[in-house]
Amino acid sequence: MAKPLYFKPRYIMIGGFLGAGKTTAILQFAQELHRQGTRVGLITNDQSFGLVDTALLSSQGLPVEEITGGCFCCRFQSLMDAAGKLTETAAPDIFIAEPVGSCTDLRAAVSYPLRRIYGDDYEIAPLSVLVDPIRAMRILGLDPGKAFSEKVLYVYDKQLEEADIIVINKTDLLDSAKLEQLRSALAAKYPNARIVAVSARTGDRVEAWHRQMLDGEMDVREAPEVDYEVYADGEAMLGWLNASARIDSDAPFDGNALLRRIADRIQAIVRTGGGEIAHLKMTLSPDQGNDLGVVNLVRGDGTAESIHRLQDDMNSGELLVNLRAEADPEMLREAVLGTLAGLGSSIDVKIEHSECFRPAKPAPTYRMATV
Ligand SMILES: Nc1nc2c(ncn2[C@@H]2O[C@H](COP(=O)(O)OP(=O)(O)O)[C@@H](O)[C@H]2O)c(=O)[nH]1
Ligand SMILES: [Mg+2]
Repeated sequence: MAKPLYFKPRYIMIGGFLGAGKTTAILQFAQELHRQGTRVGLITNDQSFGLVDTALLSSQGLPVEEITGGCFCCRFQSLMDAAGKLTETAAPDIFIAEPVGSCTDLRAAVSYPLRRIYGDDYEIAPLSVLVDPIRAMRILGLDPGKAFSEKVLYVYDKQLEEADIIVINKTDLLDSAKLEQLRSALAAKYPNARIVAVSARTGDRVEAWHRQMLDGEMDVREAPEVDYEVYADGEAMLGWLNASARIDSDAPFDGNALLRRIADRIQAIVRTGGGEIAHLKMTLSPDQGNDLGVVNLVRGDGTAESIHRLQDDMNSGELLVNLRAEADPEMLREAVLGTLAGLGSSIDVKIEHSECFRPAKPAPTYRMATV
């Protein structure tokens, strides 16, 4: 991956629905680039602040800017400001941006405006859209299981329709027959996209995909039409909850077990309330040391996973909760705050911040259907 002599930094965007594995894939890719001596700058995005993704990526020592309070499409200038800031502090050769998992129309609202307005400054890589194969098999009707409601699926479908590269992620969870079944169904439904299959977690088969993002050209076909009324309704069916809390205890406790307990309880309450979790992610950072415990859950009937375990017991620290689900945001608030209030007398919890909402109707700064 030698650097060419005359060189514009490359802007890579890795999209995909909530929980598809964007942050994992970006981290894996960024670490690999970093090892090879390439300077990387990361941009995270969310409808609100207090992001687990930012905490996770910056804990790995990578330069990160976060854009909060709205998506890239609707805050295009903030995206350029974030890129400008990273240029000042880290001079990246490669920018990797993670859009909000409930956003679509990135081709028309981000890639094409970037190309038209900032084409002298940045190379724009092909647009990748990740899928969680278990979620995708259900949505495409290949497996039974709860899917989202129709308007949420409209957003999901539009994300795939605009992809240059559809990335079937988490292949470590699939046998080869299922993978081929999913690959053919996606190829039939989204003929404009190239399809690759990887495991971002293990790094298995990522090379060909990475090569396309580093060397490939974005396809300049016309962006798919998007009905913003349906898109807005679909996005607004998803409840968003972010909370942060101080956790204190007189006696040392197992932070990994605590995170799992919180996740399992929230999951049970949301399920009982008829909601479908798209992504629950939490971090617990002890006051002492630099360790970070991370737990994730990506389906209502899934199992919460500790993706980063704390090495030692802890006495106090900071908890971040990001929950996105098809459910009433108030129900999510009750599920999270009720769970945190009921952890028992040995654990003292002080909520520092909590907010819940439905994303507002997207209003892109630019919309350019063609380059
Ligand atoms: N088994 C498996 N899990 C993965 C893989 N990539 C991501 N995950 C898990 O999927 C969950 C959501 O990942 P994350 O990167 O936060 O998704 P995002 O919402 O798209 O950014 C986490 O628990 C990840 O560890 C993979 O390749 N295999
Ligand atoms: Mg993420």
